[in-house]
Amino acid sequence: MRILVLNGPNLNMLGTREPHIYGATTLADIEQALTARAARANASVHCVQSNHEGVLIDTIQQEHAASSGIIINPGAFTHYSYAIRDALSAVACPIIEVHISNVYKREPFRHHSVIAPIATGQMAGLGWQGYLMALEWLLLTQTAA
Ligand code: DHK
Repeated sequence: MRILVLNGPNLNMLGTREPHIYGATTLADIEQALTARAARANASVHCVQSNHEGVLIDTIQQEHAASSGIIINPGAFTHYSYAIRDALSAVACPIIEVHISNVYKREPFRHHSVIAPIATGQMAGLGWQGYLMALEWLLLTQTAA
């Protein structure tokens, strides 16, 4: 079982980026925790971060068939990327949208997600552990691929 973990723009800056909002944990730390958790379940994660919409879309198109689920934090693309939404709409596996911060108590432009209507579910406001919760759900519900 293999899970695709996608992170969008500015998430490579976790650890130093507005730590009062996003915490002090780096993306490398998160990916390491996901890798370790997946390994305990005889699963694996394939982690990709990009600041570029097209790279995220290419990765979805190339990797979804080999994935039992997708965990994606699209960063600011969450709020306006119909292109990423369309790419995700075309895949068969479950999609969990993750936000480190509680976007619903932040600026109004963050309250709307164009991804949420086509996602299986969403985690928001639980810090970096939201990624682990998303992985936990996929491990619980998805059979080996
Ligand atoms: C991350 C971002 O980069 C923002 O653009 C989103 C999200 C929120 C997060 O909370 O992880 O608005």
